[in-house]
Amino acid sequence: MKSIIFKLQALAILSSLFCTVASKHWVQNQCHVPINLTLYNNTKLPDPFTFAGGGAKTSNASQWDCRRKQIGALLQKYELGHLPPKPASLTANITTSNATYLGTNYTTNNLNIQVTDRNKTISFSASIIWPTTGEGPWPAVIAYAAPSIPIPSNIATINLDNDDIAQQNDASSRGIGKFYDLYGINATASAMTAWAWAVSRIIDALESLPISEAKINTTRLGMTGCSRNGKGALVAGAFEPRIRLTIPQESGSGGDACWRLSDAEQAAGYVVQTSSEIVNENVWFSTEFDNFAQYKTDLLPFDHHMLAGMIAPRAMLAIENTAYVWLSPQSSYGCMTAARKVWDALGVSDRMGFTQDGNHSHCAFSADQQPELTAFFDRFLLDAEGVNTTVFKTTNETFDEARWIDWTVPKLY
Ligand code: MCU
Repeated sequence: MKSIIFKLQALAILSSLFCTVASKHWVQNQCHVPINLTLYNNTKLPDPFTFAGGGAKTSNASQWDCRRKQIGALLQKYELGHLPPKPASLTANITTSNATYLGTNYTTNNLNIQVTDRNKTISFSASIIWPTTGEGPWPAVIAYAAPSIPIPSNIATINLDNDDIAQQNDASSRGIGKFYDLYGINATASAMTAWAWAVSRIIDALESLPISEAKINTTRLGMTGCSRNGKGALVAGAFEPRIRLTIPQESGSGGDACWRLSDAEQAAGYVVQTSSEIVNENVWFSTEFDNFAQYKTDLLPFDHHMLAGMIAPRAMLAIENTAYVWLSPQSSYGCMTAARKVWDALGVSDRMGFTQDGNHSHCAFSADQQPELTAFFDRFLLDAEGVNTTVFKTTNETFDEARWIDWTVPKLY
């Protein structure tokens, strides 16, 4: 009898030990996201599926949701700064103004948003262009500045002047913009984090208005931007789950390229943009990232394949261009190849597309990428049936998987 009790006790101790070690971040179906990690050196791309800080590998879709929260927390801590939660209060309205320019009348519809948090208030606006035919509510694409991709005529466009939220002229822009008027110049949020916060407020505003006034279907929202604004579009898509389709265009380094891969591309003799340069150029990243940017990216417990992976299982189409060295084309191709494995794991590979070509100006959308863009709009914003969104193409880049990936892809579905 004594030995049975002893064996049972031993089993209980062993199983509780197993639970703490194997499921440290996933206890009784609850997600815990510790972010104070001992940083470790990883010259390969980190495993998107294994909880950082000594956790288990994710084995189902809910655990992926937990892991993506951890990745989001790590990105905020080491690279992007703190993204504030929903503010205390928000009010919105839509106003229409008319102007005449060179004999032509122009009507502008503005979504005006007033946000109060921590006893401070700011106001900002985004312009809405509704389709001119048919009846709303329409799907909409939110764009930083304005889209550099053609938006179908049956989809609305919402343009946000993101520089008004967080300036991005050069390194001296840190802490300037309406976001910092609200949260203080010492807020750790980088410009891209501040913009993502504003996108979430646009969606809050649309949700708060009567559907007859906003005329936008908030379950069918896309997000886009090009170049620096493409990097930002990727960050907004990663952190805002109400965005159904994310389209970063020519985002390059700091966007759909991976830090480690860009460093390696440079070490191999190519001229590319690395973190060591980018942190001195502008304020897209937090000051904390300076600790990693000078060839210490191996210490980061993530890379941008995981930033993109945070979008999964939602849809994403990354549009790229090989014509500019600072887009780090090889790095983008490799990074997105690694990112797509998250969609593979969730059984939805065709929700993640990558299309990279060359021979055109920066942010000038290339007609040969139109079929995939149309397919993604049709399927994810316009609910068309039977649309093929399987696309992963480059003109000439390659990726050495064996060198960069030492993890396996679990089946999470
Ligand atoms: C590709 O995005 C950036 C690039 O990272 C910067 O180095 C460069 O100065 O500006 C590009 C851009 O935003 O062009 C419009």
